[in-house]
Amino acid sequence: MELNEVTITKAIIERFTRKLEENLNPDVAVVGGGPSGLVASYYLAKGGVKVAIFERKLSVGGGMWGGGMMFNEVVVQEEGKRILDEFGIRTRPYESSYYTADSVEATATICSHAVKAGVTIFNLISAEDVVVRKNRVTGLVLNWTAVEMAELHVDPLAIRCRYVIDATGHATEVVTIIQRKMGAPLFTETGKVVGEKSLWADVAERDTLDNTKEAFPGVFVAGMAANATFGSYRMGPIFGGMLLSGERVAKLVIEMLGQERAKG
Ligand code: 48F
Repeated sequence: MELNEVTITKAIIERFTRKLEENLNPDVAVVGGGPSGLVASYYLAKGGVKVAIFERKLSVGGGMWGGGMMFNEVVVQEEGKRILDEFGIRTRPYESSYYTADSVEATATICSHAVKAGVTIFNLISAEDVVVRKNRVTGLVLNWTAVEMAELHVDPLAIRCRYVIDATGHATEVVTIIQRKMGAPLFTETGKVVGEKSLWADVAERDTLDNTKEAFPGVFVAGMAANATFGSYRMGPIFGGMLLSGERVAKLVIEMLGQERAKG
């Protein structure tokens, strides 16, 4: 059989369009495919929730590939190791209570598990705004990253969802947009994005879990975005908090979806 370039082109266009159409109304839209967004999506999909990730870059994985300062190893503590074990990622003990993992193996494996659990990942797409109804976020406004980078004046498209998870890392982009545009307070002490503090690994790791919660009606924050929103420290290249935050936000959102279903 002679390969037909037009058939190849049509296959890509039709299959991608179908995939996008099937995700115009997911239960949960996750912005950012770093470790926290990937882990959150994995647990959501495992819990029967329809979830799509929108990731600005060509690759998902965020800041996990590069370990610490491009030494491609990550460190997790005892609690975080449990999640790496669940994914079958190899870890090695280091002194007492620390474990290391190859950052490339860890990132690729988490991504693979998320996809196999049923998560749909859209790379090269940025969330540039949110859809609202009164004082609640009900969707995302999306555009190609290429459009954003070229600063072209091209209107975006939008999707609807029950919940958005802001897993955009240090930039905490979704809640920052809401703060700028909605004029309504966030669920933080100041009503605004409190902002990230300098490095304090121990406190930051614990705070990440406490700060993983709803930050505005319809929007949860996870990972580094949780600490940036609610004003805790950065933690550096220890990744347990990111993994556990992903797990926690999935649990919280599943509970919320369950309560909504019960109410009808
Ligand atoms: O930064 P990132 O890895 O976030 P995370 O899951 O993990 C943080 C750690 O990597 C590390 C750390 C802890 O050890 O401090 O920094 O909290 O991943 C965030 C992802 O979100 C994407 C971005 O490209 C990255 O892959 N992203 C950010 N803004 C947008 C976005 C946006 N507006 N639309 C789509 N993707």
